[in-house]
Amino acid sequence: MSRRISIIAGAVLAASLTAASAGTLDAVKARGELVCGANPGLAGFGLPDDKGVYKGLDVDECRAIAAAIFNDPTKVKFLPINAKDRPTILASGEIDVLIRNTTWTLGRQEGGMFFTGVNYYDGQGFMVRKSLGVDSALKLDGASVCVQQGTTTELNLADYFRSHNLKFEAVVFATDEETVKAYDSGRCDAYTTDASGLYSERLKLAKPDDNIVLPEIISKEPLGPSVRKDDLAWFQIVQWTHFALVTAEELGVTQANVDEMLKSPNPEIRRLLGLEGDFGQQLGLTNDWAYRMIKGVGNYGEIFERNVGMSSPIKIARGINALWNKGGLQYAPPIR
Ligand SMILES: N[C@@H](CCC(=O)N[C@@H](CS)C(=O)NCC(=O)O)C(=O)O
Repeated sequence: MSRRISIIAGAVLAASLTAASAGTLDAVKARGELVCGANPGLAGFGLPDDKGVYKGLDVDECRAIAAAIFNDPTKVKFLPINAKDRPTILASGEIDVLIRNTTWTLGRQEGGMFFTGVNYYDGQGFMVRKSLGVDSALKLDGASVCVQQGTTTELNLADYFRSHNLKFEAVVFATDEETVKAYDSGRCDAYTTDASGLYSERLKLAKPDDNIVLPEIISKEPLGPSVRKDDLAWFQIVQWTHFALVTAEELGVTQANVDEMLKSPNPEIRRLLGLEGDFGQQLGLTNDWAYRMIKGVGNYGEIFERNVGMSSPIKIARGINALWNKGGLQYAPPIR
C-alpha cells in the first residue's frame, strides 16, 4: 500500500471506530434501559436492598438519567463493579455511565474516564479502635492499615505516610467487604477509605462504638460520574443531569411541589421545567427532561438527605456538599 493510501485507510478506520462507539443515547433508547456501573455494596451510595433493588445517592443519579430519557426512573440496570475494574469495564462499553464513588483524577481522565462533574465532595480518613489509644493519624507510625486495591485510597495512604516520614504496612484487599472484615477481626490497626465510606462501613462493624474516626482528612476525593470520551452528546446529558438536580434544589423545586411549580412565573424555574426554551431538545432529550427527573427522584438535596443525610442511617451533614449559596461547593451553571 502506498503511504497516501495507508493514511486514507487509517483515517477511514478511525472515523468508523468513532461512529461505532458514539451514539450512546440511541443505544440506550434502543435497549429500553440505561446500564449504570454501581458500587457492589456501599450503604447510602450504592447497595441492593433485600429485594435486590439498588438504593443510594449514586444510584439515584443513575435513576435521574433514566427518568430524563424514559420518563421512568426504574428503567436502569445496575452492574456492580469492583474498584480496580472500573476503567476497563467503562472502556469495554458494558455500561453507559459509571456512578460509583469514583474520584476524578487527571490520570483516570487520561486513561479514558471522562468525569462529568462532582456529585459528592469527599476526602480520605482513618478509623481505628479506641483501644489503640491514638487520636491523630500522625500517631500511626508503624501501624498496619487495611485498604482496598485499585483505589486512590491506596495511593494517598502511601503519599501520606511517606510525606510525614512515618512507617506503615498496607494490608491490601480486592473488595471492601474483605477489607472491613479484616479490620474488624483485628488484622490491621487502622482502616482507611473516603470519609463517606467510613460513615457507611462503620455500621457494618461488630461494635461500631468501639471505633473512632481520626480528625485528619488527607486528600481531596471529588467523586463523580464518568463516561467514555468519544461521545460528547452523551457526556453533556450526564453532566446536565446533575446540574439540573442542583438547580432544582437552588430554586426550591422538589418532588412534591414540581407540578405546582409548573405554574410559577419565575423564568429560571420555567426554563428548568422546559416551559420556556428548548434546552432539553438541544441535549437530545425532551424539553421536560428536568421535570421528569425531579418528579422521579427529587432534587439533589432530597437525594442527599434520603440516602446519606442526617435523617438517614448514614447521618452525614451537608458540609461541603451544601449548595454554593449555603457555604458549600455544589454549584450548577445557569440553564439559559
Ligand atoms: N474514591 C476512591 C475509593 C472508591 C472505592 O472503591 N471505595 C471502596 C471503599 S468505601 C468501595 O466503595 N468499595 C466497594 C466494594 O468494593 O465493594 C476511588 O475512586 O478510588
